[in-house]
Amino acid sequence: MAPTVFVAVIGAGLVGAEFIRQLLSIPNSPFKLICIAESTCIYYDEAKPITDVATWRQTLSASTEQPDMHLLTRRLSALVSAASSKVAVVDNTSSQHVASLYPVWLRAGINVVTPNKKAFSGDVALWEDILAASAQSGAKCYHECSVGAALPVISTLKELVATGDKIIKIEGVFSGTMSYIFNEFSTGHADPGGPSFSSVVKQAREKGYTEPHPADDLNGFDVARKLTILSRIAAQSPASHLPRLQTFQSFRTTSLIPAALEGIPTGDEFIARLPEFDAEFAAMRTEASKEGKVLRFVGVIDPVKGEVKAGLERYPMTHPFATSLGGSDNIIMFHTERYSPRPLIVQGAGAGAAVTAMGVLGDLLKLL
Ligand code: NHO
Repeated sequence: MAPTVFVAVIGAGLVGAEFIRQLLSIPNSPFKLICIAESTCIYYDEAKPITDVATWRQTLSASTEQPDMHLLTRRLSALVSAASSKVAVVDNTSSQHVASLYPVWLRAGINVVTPNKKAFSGDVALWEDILAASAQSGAKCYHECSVGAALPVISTLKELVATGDKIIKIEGVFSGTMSYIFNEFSTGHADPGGPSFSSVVKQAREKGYTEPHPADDLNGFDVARKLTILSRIAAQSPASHLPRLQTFQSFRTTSLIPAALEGIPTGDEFIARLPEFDAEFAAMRTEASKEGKVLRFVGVIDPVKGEVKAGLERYPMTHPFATSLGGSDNIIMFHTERYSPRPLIVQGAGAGAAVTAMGVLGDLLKLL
């Protein structure tokens, strides 16, 4: 029989709510959902796990307790010591503060599952501390969804590296939002009358592909964070010349945010002002289509040259980045010693609540 896993979910937004729905829909579930925390409130009761998919939001709203991560840490640590069962925190926030607690949780034997990229792509010291804490206690930290939603990108790369394959180059469209935007916006046809850039960004947001603030996708940082996560793993491959990236800002990333819109605090305001710059983006599209090319926002990790970069590039209409992508698809090509001359390709939906939550749940299932 599968062991019981006590689960504390932090963040019940777009991804978190879908994750809770999927978790509570598992028949004969080995998971006990004992905690849900939001920015403003927390439900915690080991004796009364949440089981009802229809009423969990009301149960959470009815709680008057403020979220206190230190108290939560003490409660979960006590549970690890007392129970022979496993305990897992599922971080569905994009909070740096929550991410900074992973080493504490891991050292206490609490497993961590998350789509939050912050811990693995920010200061290298935090990433190294997470690895050390996990090795020390044996608690697991899974974050497959931090790159490519539920697509097996991190697990594939880890396996290539662990089995001694030499990574020659990783290149791809790593952002579901950027993929959707340019698949819709730049089709290569010499028609100046395609959709406006701002309208396509707005649609991407409405479909739940973007980060909570769309600027976090358009500034290229989301791609830079994913490249950092993969680069830190690829750096362990034989003969890699990849640098030890201090943060996701340690290499060149092209931002698509017009200078006048830098630093706009809310996503709504940003979306409202973006149409002012539609003409600039339309001109870039026209230039590319005159050459029979499309625009795609790509990332490259090159362990041979020791280079990591992300930016907007032009591709011929026959290239896989032009022909085989639709919707929010990601495509990641692993060129390795074994997968040569034809690369190993991972492709499919790379953003959206349903697939991201599925990947998070998939990671949680690995604890069983
Ligand atoms: P929301 O909807 O803002 O929800 C976050 C929730 O966390 C809020 O309800 C807030 O109250 C709560 N919260 C924040 N701080 C808290 C704290 N300190 N304590 C307690 N609660 C707190 O965010 P999302 O959209 O649900 O995203 C959640 C996480 O999933 C983020 O880390 C995001 O980066 C990650 N994620 C999302 C997606 C996606 O498709 N939406 C993907 C991967 C990871 O594969 C996807 C992807 O890469 C998308 C990317 N934009 C792309 O490729 O285009």
